[in-house]
Amino acid sequence: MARVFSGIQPSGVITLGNYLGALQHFVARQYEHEAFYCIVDLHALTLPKDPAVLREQVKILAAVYLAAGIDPQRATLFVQSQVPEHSELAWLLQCMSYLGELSRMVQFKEKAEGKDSVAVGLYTYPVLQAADILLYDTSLVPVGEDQRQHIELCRDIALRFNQRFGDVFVVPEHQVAKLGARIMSLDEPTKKMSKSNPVPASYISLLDTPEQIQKKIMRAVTDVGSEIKYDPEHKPGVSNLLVINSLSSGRSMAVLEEIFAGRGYGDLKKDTASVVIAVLEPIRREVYNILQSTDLDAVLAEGAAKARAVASVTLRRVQEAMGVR
Ligand code: AQP
Repeated sequence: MARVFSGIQPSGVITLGNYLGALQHFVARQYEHEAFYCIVDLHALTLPKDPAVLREQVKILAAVYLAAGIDPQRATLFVQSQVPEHSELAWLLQCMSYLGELSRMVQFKEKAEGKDSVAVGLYTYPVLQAADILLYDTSLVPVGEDQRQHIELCRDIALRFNQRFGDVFVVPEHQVAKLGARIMSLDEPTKKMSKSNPVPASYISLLDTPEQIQKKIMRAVTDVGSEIKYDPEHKPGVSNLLVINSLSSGRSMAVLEEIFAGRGYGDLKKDTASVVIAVLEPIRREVYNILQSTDLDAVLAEGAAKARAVASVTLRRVQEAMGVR
């Protein structure tokens, strides 16, 4: 059975973008493949974090994974820092990665922009991500569009390694959905929706109440003109709402364009808010149930043990190939 691996950073409560572009696909893949899903807390350290907040966000993210439908009997759910093989392999792979290729990473440029001091970890983070993926002999990595470049880098590193040391790594493929792989910010629809955006009106979080969702969508920035049609280049705000609506309601873009022909942006917003609430409200309620009733530490400890059993074998193979064991 092919292996699937993916992760989410506990850098804030996850957004509708993370859910539509990634998490809902993780849930679907667990029925088809052997799946490993990670809370990548070491990645979250690339930008300053309060330790207590980080611990809380790890817990909430674990509850969100479960509430969204990840079944720990099917998929291995674990926290990255509880499997030390990730950090060890990352060092070995850093010795196989080049400054030039890391300098081309768009996410690094965006996150480093305008900052006086930038942590080295922010620069080398895609190599840690490559280690995350390669440790599990992963074939498929479901991700949103923003991670495509990092998965390509991971493939390059794996191919380079295999060329030099023999067939040590499985070379993974990314899986990026056709629709919803880049949900845009509600207040600036030319920018990606992000959980660490300091402006809460820019994103819908999975813990937003129905009232908050309604308010944020009704205030979403739309475009000049009044026609409701899918045209991301000329109508980024309306197109973003149409994508969110389509993925939340299961109606195709053509059906939505027909439904909203001749109607105003206000109607589109009201309808979009109601279909998003229908998807997210049961998850939000379940998150609180899980936080009260489930021993998340036990679930994560079991996941870490299962993950280590696989990761330690791969790490040993790599160490032997490189001559450090
Ligand atoms: N706006 C988005 N639309 C669709 N997919 C998205 N993803 C992120 N933003 C969108 C996908 O969600 C998964 C988890 O992302 P991550 O936590 O690893 O980090 P990220 O890609 O940097 O996401 P954020 O929300 O923007 O986090 P911060 O603000 O901390 O940087 C990935 O598969 C990602 O592609």
